[in-house]
Amino acid sequence: MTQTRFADSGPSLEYAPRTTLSDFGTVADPAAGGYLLGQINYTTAAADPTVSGTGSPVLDLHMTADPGDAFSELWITRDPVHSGTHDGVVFAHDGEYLLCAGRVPQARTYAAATEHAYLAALNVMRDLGYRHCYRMWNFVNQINAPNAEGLETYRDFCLGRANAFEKTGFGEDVMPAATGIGSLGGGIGFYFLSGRSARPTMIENPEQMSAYHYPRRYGPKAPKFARAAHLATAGSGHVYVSGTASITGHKTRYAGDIVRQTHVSLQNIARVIGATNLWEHGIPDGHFLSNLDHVKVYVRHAEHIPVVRQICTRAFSTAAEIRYLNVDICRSDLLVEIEGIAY
Ligand code: 3EB
Repeated sequence: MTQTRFADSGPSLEYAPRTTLSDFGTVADPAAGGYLLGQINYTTAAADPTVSGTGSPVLDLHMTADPGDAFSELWITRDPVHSGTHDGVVFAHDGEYLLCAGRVPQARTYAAATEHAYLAALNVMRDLGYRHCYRMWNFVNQINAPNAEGLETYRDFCLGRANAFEKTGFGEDVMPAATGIGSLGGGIGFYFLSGRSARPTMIENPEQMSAYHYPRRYGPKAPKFARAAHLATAGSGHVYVSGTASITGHKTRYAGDIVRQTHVSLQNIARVIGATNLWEHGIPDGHFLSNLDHVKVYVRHAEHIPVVRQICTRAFSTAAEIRYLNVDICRSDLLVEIEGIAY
């Protein structure tokens, strides 16, 4: 454990953006108050990010074949937002929080274009003064297929991301939580949630090797993310939990066994967010799986969704928003991956 106890994570903020996973086409409810920081559509086709007519970023991801399964992730913040576009990256910010979204079109190889798109987004963060990144999401088409040079697309993406991090001084002390997962089309879509004053606390899982230390056999440059990021807010903080799979140490566990992989994934999340681990990271708090909300469950084979749903329904609160997506996972032997936010 390298973290210092009771690390100074900066001021505790009064608020953080709220999120909801709403049926596709739902408009943010103005009665609930707040301003739309961004809308991510998990839908049937990908598109370049745009600024909507009402001035907030919209990113369409190709994440379902069935229009009936499409949903929108809305990010709603407290203060009025300003939005814009820079070098293909679309953003909105409210003085404390920034959401930015970008896309890398379908290509023969991805490292250079990923690096470019990431640098554009990291530059938006720097130029607008939102230096702290809490959470990154990455949706990669044909994630397990080789690129034109024979390198697996996920590893190709990881290479570009790592190069962008190296060029901008994103070291091992400031990794965000992340998801890197398959999509059904449209190259790579991504979005980041960042903040101005609150430095997150990076959280690792003692049962898992830090992803940024994975050995070389998983690709030329390691995936750059923390297992979770804690944001101190008034009341209970937020724990943004990275996509979590059936990995202990650096190895996939239970290749071919969806039931056991689901249990290991849940066990990993419980370990990451639990009081024992948060206290080790200087956070006097603790969560259970029943505190996880805005859950996304990524399942490689559609026929596994019923059994995964059965296990997850028992693990999570009946009040939690949970969405199931049938996409590939970043290692070809992984069958399931789960993310969420613990409050
Ligand atoms: C893992 O633990 C599973 O590359 O951004 C999970 C979360 C995974 C994020 C990423 C990858 C990423 O290695 C895969």
